[in-house]
Amino acid sequence: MRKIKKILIANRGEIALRILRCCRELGIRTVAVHSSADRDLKHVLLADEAVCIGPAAAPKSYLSMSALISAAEVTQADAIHPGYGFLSENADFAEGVEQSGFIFIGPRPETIRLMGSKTNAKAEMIAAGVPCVPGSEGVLPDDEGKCHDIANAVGYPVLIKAASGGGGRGMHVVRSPDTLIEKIQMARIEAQNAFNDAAVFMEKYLETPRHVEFQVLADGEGHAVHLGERDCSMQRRNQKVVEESPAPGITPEQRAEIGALCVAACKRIGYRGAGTFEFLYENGHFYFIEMNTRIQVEHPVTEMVTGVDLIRQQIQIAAGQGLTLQQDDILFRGHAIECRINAEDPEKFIPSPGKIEKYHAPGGPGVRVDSHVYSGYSVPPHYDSMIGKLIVHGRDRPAALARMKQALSEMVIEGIKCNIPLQQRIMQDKVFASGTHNIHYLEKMLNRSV
Ligand code: MV4
Repeated sequence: MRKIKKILIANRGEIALRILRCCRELGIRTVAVHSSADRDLKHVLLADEAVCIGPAAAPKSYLSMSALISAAEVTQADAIHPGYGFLSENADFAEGVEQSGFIFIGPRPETIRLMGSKTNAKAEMIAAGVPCVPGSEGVLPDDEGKCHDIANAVGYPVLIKAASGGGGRGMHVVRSPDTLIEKIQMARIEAQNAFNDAAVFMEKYLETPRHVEFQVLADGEGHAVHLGERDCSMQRRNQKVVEESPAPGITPEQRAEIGALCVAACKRIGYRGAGTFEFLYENGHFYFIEMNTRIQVEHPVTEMVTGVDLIRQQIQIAAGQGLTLQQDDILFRGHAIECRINAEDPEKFIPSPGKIEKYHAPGGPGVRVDSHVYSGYSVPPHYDSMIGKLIVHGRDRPAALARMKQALSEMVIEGIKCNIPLQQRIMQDKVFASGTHNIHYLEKMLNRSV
């Protein structure tokens, strides 16, 4: 057990503020690190200490391992919380943090590395009994005849993915054998350029799946629990727009079955911390695709439904206090929906940085706003356009939906463009209300009436 008295928050925006709030509740001192463009961030103003780690460009600040570790040394922090994005799933960073004598609030570096390889991750899941998308056993061989044999066995359409990929870059759908080899070549070149690894693998292409992911917590020593699932199917260009928990139509039996398999996988790989198992869900079946070894943007919907503070659990586990929760302690109550609030044009999706002239957050029972913005704050142009999340909880999905419509109508952001009008359209949409949408629905909805 290593006492954590001071945490360096290696992130910005709403998640940095979320982590800071948790630290203050736990009586842990905080170090904010920020770029020169982020001096006025809310968590920087609230932190016990603040260190400027470099210029606005992320590679020279939030992605600079040496700047972050130096800041931890100067401030004598005990631990580093990476948040999401940036270096949160960088195994070399986790390793560097630990080698410099700090606690990395996340999984062991070897686990991050293992799950970063989509083919190795999949092999572990198969060994743990987690259902996966049918496909090649590991990476594709160079031999063209063998690739044809694999595709024929899997059955067309197939999808070629980068072994070191994730997040959807460099994927190619192949609908017939005559284009198989050229698509594999294209995928290899893209994979080499994007991930410095030309290895690719093959899966059966699922045409209209939903994206359903399971949240887990594990102590790294054989104890793990699951916290149910989230549906993140409402997305555009691999950016989630709306998330909810539970996933519409998933039965308690399915939740228990798939959740138990995720727990078994955590035990198999000695997982430590908070993690997410991503699945595609089609025709009543779950197919594992990837594991995320970090806290996720959409973690609040799980917190609202289970009452578990996931950031607090991350810190407790990192401090070696173990995971005191048992599976029977996790109860699922009601329904939560999260709308991401982005500083962008609601129709053209062009980022809209600038000064927020007026800001009024919604409130009332079952309403949560995770945002760092305030009246007079300027959204810098250098980073992701997400400026906050509006999360609601209700006794059931219709109640949560009604609450979200009301909360969106109450929210005021002036001075910049934001996607509140888009979120209002989604909340009014009949297909969303029915909970039958899949990962392609939002783009269809947007093409319909413009
Ligand atoms: C798939 C798929 C269909 N079939 N795999 C995209 C991101 C990456 N994490 C995995 N992705 C997909 N893998 C098979 N075998 C469709 C997608 C996909 C997707 C998945 C989740 C959320 C949004 C998506 C958007 C487009 C494609």
